[in-house]
Amino acid sequence: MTWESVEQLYKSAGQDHLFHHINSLSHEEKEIFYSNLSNMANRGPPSKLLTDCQNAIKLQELNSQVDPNLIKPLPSTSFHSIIGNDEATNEYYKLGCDAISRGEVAIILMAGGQGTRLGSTLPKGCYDINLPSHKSLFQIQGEKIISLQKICNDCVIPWYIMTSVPTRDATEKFFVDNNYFGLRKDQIIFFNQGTLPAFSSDGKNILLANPLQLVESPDGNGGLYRSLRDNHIVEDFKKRGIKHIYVYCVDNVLSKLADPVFVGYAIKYNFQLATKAVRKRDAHESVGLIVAKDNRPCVIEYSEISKELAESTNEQGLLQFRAANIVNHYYHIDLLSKFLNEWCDNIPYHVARKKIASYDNIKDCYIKPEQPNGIKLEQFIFDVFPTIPLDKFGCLEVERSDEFAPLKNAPGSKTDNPETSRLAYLRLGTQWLKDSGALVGENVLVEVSNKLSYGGENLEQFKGVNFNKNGAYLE
Ligand code: UD2
Repeated sequence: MTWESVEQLYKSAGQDHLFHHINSLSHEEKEIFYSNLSNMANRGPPSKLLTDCQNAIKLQELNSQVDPNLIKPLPSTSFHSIIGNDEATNEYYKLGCDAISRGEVAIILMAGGQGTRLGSTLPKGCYDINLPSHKSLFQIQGEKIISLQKICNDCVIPWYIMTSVPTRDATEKFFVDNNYFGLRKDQIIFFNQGTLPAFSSDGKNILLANPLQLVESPDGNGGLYRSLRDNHIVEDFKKRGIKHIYVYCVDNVLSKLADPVFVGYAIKYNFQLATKAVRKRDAHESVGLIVAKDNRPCVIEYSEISKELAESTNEQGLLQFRAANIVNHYYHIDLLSKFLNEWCDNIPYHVARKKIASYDNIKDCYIKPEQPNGIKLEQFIFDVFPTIPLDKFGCLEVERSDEFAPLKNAPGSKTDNPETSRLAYLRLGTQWLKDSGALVGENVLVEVSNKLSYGGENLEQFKGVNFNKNGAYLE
């Protein structure tokens, strides 16, 4: 695109302010500036980005008043629980292991988030939650793949890792420096999600990061679909004979990568899309809720249902709306093949009001705000759920202490911090030991490496062994 056509694109979207400083740039600087603007315009013409932002602002206003008559718990045909249900667990587990052993299962890790709440400069997966082994989240996840491969006839499970511009280099370097945690280099595929510009708080002006660049941020975990399309990942799945795709978040230290129980569950009921849920801690836990909205599967924010609805219980005294979203999703390859384009072009943008450092090209100064002063747009991965009929959608309720301990917040914060992740991980491994007959002292916590055990299996050798002090690490 010529400089004039780039300028025309932005000015016709009301972005004249971006060019106020253009005459202060050298020829080389103009080259860089215009190419940056042209690259962003490849995501979508600026006029569409501005419209998307206005629609996202309207959506935010609309969402807070959802019609309670449209919201119901998922029907029993789309909601199953393995809590206290060993028979179902074992049946699903076998179906899942068989599919994994046939090389039909791939993993997608979403690791593009900037983890601002955690306050770490490195990508979240590099984080050390201070286990006795000092393993990072990435290493723990990589070693779960190693042990699961051993359980499934030494098959190879491809691990697709979605990064973003801010996380890509540091993530890839971490894997190389750690020799891919003992996995094969060619079973790990990095791909980048897209970026979006940031906007002024009224959504009318695109922000500059500096004289040559726009502010750019990852396009949300819903950016997965566009990045699958742009990186031809579904074609790669097909080349490898993949049928079942397990998607999870980097921040959950208890994630069961390629979980055979979850994959087997989807296979048994022939679901095209499935998600895991844990029970909410209490009626008002601030977490995404998996419900049926207007007779379609949907994730709504806890704030979208009334206090009464949130507190309503069923005949067993359980919360009607207890299915908390833990961002563990399953997709059948046929669903991705059929819907990917539609999803890329139709899922909405959501507003995130943030403190955005930017460059004021009129005063020629940098702004470092103390309060949220702008808008970042993001897409949500679960916004595709309503495109699936309920009979093709499944939600599997799992035990929270086995499967969910996300690392969201900085050390010392109230919930979802390195300490809560560390304790949850140690408690789970210690429980596995006790279930295998080990004698573990009161309040003693032992780290059990996932290289040794994927989900509590393979620990018979510790039957009758005493563990009396904290800090032990079993590999
Ligand atoms: C997510 C869920 C929320 C609840 C909560 C529980 C979404 C949109 N929200 O909230 O319903 O279940 O988790 O823990 O799923 N990520 C990317 N690229 C991005 C942004 C995020 O890869 O551009 C990844 C991020 O690295 C993490 C995951 O997505 O692995 C979720 O992170 P988040 O911060 O977007 O979502 P969160 O924690 O606010």
